[in-house]
Amino acid sequence: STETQTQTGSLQFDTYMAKMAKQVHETLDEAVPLRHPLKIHEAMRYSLLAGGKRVRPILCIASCELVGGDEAAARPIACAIEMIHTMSLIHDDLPCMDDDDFRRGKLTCHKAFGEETAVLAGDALLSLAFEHVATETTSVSSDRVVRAIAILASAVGSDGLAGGQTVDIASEGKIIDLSELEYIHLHKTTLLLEASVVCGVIMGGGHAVDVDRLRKYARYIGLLFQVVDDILDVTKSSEELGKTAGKDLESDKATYPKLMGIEKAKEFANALVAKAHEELSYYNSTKAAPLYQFANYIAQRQN
Ligand code: GRG
Repeated sequence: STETQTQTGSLQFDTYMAKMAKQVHETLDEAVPLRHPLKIHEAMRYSLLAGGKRVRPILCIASCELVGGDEAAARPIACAIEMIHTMSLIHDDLPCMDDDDFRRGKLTCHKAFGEETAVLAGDALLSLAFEHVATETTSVSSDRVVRAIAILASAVGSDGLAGGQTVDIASEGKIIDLSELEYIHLHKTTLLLEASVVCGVIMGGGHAVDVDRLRKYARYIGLLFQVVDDILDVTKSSEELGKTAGKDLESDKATYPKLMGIEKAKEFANALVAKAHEELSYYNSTKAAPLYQFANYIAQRQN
């Protein structure tokens, strides 16, 4: 039955995710050996190896393989993207930003190592990311490597993550409209997911048409990630508080459930999964299976 097929698909996907996450973890472990000065390297390793879901590097490698590339071609840039993601979380948690004490079930980097070290560990991870791509990528033309580096750099700078964070901070405590909400999500979340996919396609030898299609796929799952996040915020906080209205429905932070209602937000999420799947219909379904399941995984995630 289709239900059995779906279950088999998601079981295989769980195995796939676990296997890929382990490979990424091992590469990251090797990329930052503990050395002098101990403090900064300990802090880098503490955050990098804390065990995130590794969504971005896995997307990158799966996209490379979809267009016929070898996993090894994308691995350095996939790990670089996880370094950048991690440093953005370290800086995001700082007292001058979100001021968080816990991340990935552990103390935040600055709580464990102090603010100065957390800032420097973040800076060092950002720099190491680009060094890692440039020195570790083999059997990909330098033209493709340079193109991928430019895309990644742009996704992180003032037209990317850093720009998104700037607008997010400026909007704090203010009522924002849908277009500003979309700007923040696009820049803080979607562009790095998009760069993960597009860099994988480029390292894998993909053509312009592949870049266009898979960029669209990434846009849909990026938006999906955010809509699901907003829905989870509402359902989680209503469970915690034991009442029907979640905290985000009460605070003035704009969210999709708040702007369109929880039921419409769920419908929107389903429509995004369908649109993401549509972009994969041009590819061999066996090869596209990981990215296909990825969209389902993001839609169904519980944390
Ligand atoms: C990047 C140069 C530079 C500066 C940092 C602080 C900052 C500027 C940007 C904030 C970026 C930020 C925290 C975006 C949120 C991204 C997001 C969706 C995080 C959650 O990702 P998951 O669920 O987390 O993949 P795990 O822990 O699984 O890796």
